[in-house]
Amino acid sequence: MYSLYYSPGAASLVVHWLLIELDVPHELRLVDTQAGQQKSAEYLALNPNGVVPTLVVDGQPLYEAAALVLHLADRHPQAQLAPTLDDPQRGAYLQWMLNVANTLQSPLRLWWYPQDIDGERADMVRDGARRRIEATWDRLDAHLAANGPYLLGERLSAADFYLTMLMRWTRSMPRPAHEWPHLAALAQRMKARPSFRTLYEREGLTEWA
Ligand SMILES: N[C@@H](CCC(=O)N[C@@H](CS)C(=O)NCC(=O)O)C(=O)O
Repeated sequence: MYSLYYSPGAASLVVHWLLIELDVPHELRLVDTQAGQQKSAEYLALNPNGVVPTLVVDGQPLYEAAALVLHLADRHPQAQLAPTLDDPQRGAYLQWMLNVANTLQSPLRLWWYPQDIDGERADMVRDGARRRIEATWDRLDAHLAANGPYLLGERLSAADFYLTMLMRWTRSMPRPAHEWPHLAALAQRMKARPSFRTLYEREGLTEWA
């Protein structure tokens, strides 16, 4: 049994999306991040970083969205969202998961939370984050143009779900990810999945539908 501590649209989104896609029993625990519930003593006991998501797996609280995605995809191999250890595509899969989590998610967090570095110079922090994000979109779009439509070519993997969540976070940026044509095509494919509709309904999301 899984329990997901989440906030609509946050880094928990990809974990929630996978739980739906994998069709595994789970319950949702809403964390009101506006009210600061992620910093409450009760929540910090589950996740000392004070952020969402946390996924409780058979009683064990785990955090870091990328780790949760890797773990879920491995635990439910029937969905074939993670190449297995002996699969030649395993290395590329891990590469993309870590690449988007490090190279995109970190500066995206700074775009949304410039105060992590310096709230008084938020514009400067955002400009730096934006440059790094856009350079990464250039690279990823070129990769998809040459090797798409998914990160692993013809094969859908959990990394595409992760990338789609990160693309969504750029929707209010000066150059959202969907301005890059091959990223836009990937987003369209991912949004067409029935699990995406269910996710949006459950989280009450409307933007970037
Ligand atoms: N590296 C963490 C980052 C999670 C994260 O930044 N979550 C944000 C929402 S997207 C959050 O909880 N923000 C509230 C806060 O920082 O107080 C992960 O991937 O799980």
